[in-house]
Amino acid sequence: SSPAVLQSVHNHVLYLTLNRPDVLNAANNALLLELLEGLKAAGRDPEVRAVVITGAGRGFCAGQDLAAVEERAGSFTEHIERTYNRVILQMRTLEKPVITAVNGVAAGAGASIALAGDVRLWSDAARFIEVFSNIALIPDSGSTWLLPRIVGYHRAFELMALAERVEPGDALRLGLCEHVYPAETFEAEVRAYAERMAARPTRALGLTKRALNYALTHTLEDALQHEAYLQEAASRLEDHQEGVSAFLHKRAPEFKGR
Ligand code: T3D
Repeated sequence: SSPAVLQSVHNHVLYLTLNRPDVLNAANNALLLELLEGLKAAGRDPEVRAVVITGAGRGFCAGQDLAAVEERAGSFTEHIERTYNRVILQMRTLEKPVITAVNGVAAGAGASIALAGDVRLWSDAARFIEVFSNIALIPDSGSTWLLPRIVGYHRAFELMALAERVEPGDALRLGLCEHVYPAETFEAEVRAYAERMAARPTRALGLTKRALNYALTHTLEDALQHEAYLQEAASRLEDHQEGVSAFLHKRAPEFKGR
């Protein structure tokens, strides 16, 4: 059978394409484990300097495949911890930019994955639904952590309780995505954006992610200390030398991602 996640690398960008289009890329075990493996491999491969997660066909990801629940070995808790939670943590801790390219509907855990990118690019055909309450579940895969940090407690609660469908214009206004592009040019726009990101100083961006994620859960005092510690590591990067040298010689820097 064909892979549940397609992988390809082009100009230092790894594309992970969720590939169960008939069910709007609803997640079965294979899809979740292949996505996790793809993200882990991206961390090990120095050629990869940005990751794009997107969907094949008209959907991004419709969340848990509700027809594949018999695959769930053990309890809900065990299943979620082995699959969704690892995917979300891997996205957030991978020391490379992760771009979610939301081509179509993102629902349930698919909405959580869409939110968890470092950059969220939406097609104008994208829709976002915290759909869980429609089947009397709670939002998982990090939605309860991320969404209130983006839109505040009250808007998050309403989106979750009513499973309201968010359209691209509102998503931009609420901060659920950074950019919206027309569906017709979406792939090309995503590619151009991802390649621009992949040309940035990858290791420094990785440390930036670490600093931001740390700061989200710590005090200002702790965050300042952590920044100073990480800056020491950044100052030793080859790309730092290149950036300073390029500035002093009034030329464009050529970062190597190390
Ligand atoms: O372990 C655990 O279970 C806990 C973890 C939970 C995490 C979760 O994600 S829970 C939330 C699960 N997801 C949902 O409840 C979403 C269900 N889907 C929908 O509400 C709608 O499909 C959408 C709003 C996403 C899109 O609607 P629409 O009208 O654009 O498309 P559609 O016609 O409903 O769907 C197209 C096909 O995809 C359809 O199949 P068919 O009729 O062509 O044979 C539909 O059944 C299938 N599909 C869509 N979502 C799922 C799905 N099949 C299985 N599981 C799905 N989640």
